[in-house]
Amino acid sequence: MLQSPANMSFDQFMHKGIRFAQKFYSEDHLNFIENEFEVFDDDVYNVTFPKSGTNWMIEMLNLIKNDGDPTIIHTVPIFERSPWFETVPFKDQMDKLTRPRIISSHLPCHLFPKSFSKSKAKIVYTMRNPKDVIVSLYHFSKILFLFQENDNVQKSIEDFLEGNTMFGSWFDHIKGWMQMKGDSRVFFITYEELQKDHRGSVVRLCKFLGKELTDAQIDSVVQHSSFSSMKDNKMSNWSQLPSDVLDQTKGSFMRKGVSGDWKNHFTVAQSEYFDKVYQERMKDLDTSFFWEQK
Ligand code: PPS
Repeated sequence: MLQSPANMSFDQFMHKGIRFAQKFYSEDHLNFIENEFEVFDDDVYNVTFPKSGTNWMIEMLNLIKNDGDPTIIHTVPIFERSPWFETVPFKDQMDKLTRPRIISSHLPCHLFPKSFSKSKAKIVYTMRNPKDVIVSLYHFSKILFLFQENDNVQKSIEDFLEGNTMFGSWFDHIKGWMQMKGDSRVFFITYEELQKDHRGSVVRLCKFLGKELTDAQIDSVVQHSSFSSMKDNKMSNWSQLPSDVLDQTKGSFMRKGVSGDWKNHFTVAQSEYFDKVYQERMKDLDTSFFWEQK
């Protein structure tokens, strides 16, 4: 068994260089997803590094699929509508999905189904300012049963920079998926763009997905996927999970939903150190991200 980073108390295993929690993942299932899972041409994959806007994107994609009709998001829990297909407990949900399937995943590129390469399926890859990912993870670790109490932002930053997080290094995740840049089946977007122009982002998503929605239908997608709507929707806010899994007396899954909360958590020195490592690790990537703009 692997030794845990300080804030993770769960049993873990390494699979092809990536850390997984034994509670939710298995070697067999990860191998099945990579080598045997059948990708359908009309599938839409919602891929992210954790805490980058996965649930927000699930809500938008499901609303777009249903022409803005919110019935499904008000009646079916978010993890049943668009399960994370690499996760063992969600295996049974996969057979219940209606076409086109909207499937979520935190997998790095090298563990994604091989059958994707020959398909016409689409991937939406959402990225977020890594400093805000750290803050979101830090707060999430206080409520998810898998983690130990961690009141140490410094430790969270160190673990993140060393890749001691679930699904491995954020840098490798981003760089791996960015290799697909230029592939017309993959749509890249950032949490920050969604924040800055929610409606415009929905319009761009519709175009990518080949969905023609009316202005009123687009308005409905935007309205029902807003932070406040999702926070109040018990099918989307994870409140249905038992408190011994997600203890929401200590904090909410739908926590704050803003960009730049890292400024309330990082010291100037921590931010400068992070920026230095970030620049070094990202220097070989020929892309400038929305969150880098001054
Ligand atoms: S997970 O556990 O990896 O699937 O989490 P993920 O959904 O990727 O990220 C959770 C963060 O996304 C915020 N969120 C939203 N922000 C804005 N608008 C909407 N509609 C929305 N839905 C979820 C959520 O609050 C988490 O961010 P933080 O910063 O912790 O608030």
